Amino acid sequence: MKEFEVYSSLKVPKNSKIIIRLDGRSFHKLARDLNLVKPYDDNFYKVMAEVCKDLFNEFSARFVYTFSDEISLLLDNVPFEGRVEKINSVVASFTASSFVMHYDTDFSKPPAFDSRIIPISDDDVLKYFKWRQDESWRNCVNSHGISYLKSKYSNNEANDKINGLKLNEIHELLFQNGINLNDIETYKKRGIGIYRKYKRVVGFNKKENRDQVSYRSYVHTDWELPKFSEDFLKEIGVIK
Ligand SMILES: Nc1nc2c(ncn2[C@@H]2O[C@H](COP(=O)(O)OP(=O)(O)OP(=O)(O)O)[C@@H](O)[C@H]2O)c(=O)[nH]1
Ligand SMILES: [Mg+2]
Repeated sequence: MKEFEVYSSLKVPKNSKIIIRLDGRSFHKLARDLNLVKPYDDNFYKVMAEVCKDLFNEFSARFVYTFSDEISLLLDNVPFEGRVEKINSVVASFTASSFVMHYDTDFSKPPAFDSRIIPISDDDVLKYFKWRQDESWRNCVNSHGISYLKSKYSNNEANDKINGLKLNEIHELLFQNGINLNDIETYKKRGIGIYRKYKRVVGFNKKENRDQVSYRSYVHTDWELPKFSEDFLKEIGVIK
């Protein structure tokens, strides 16, 4: 019967790095069910950051990036011998389980994430994360815009109005009405990143009777990301 498992031989190209992108399934409904604060719910973001940390540790990621209900996971080492079905199903179910474990609530329906694999070369890593960070900014402007318009107009009118506006026009509309997006928390504009950092530890070497410096790594959750640049991704060890 093994021959019926027609997708099981699908594999990631050998020696390729991959990004796995996960996205919450129908999270507009989940947001409604859980009464999430609009446009940004602090607790939801805290949970997503914890989920990212679990993913980082479990799959020895180099970098994890999240905004809204999506997560991108950069892996140097491809798990499960590159088997696409195995990677997508395990990573997506791990993410959903972690989400439920960290969320202190009763769900009316089991949450789920979809998962896709993107083979990527070193040269395109920066381009990819810039692309997602631009999307985070668009999401920030749009979600503040729609929240503001819904506070003034009916849902239908608000939707019509936002569809007719460009990103900079929404930004301007908000500004004219006392909402300056430049002043809001950085993570809402630029997302959250998880990566390894190193701290300097001074210990005493008894044998040699002197202080000795070493560096210990730890997993850092960065809520104050800069705009992604080559320098920044090099500094945090994501690219060479
Ligand atoms: N209220 C609230 N909603 C949020 C927040 N973060 C994400 N969401 C919701 O999550 C949705 C994510 O968008 P999408 O992934 O495009 O839509 P989706 O409903 O998850 O649909 P699929 O991903 O296609 O299954 C947003 O439209 C919001 O409704 C938040 O902080 N507060
Ligand atoms: Mg979604």
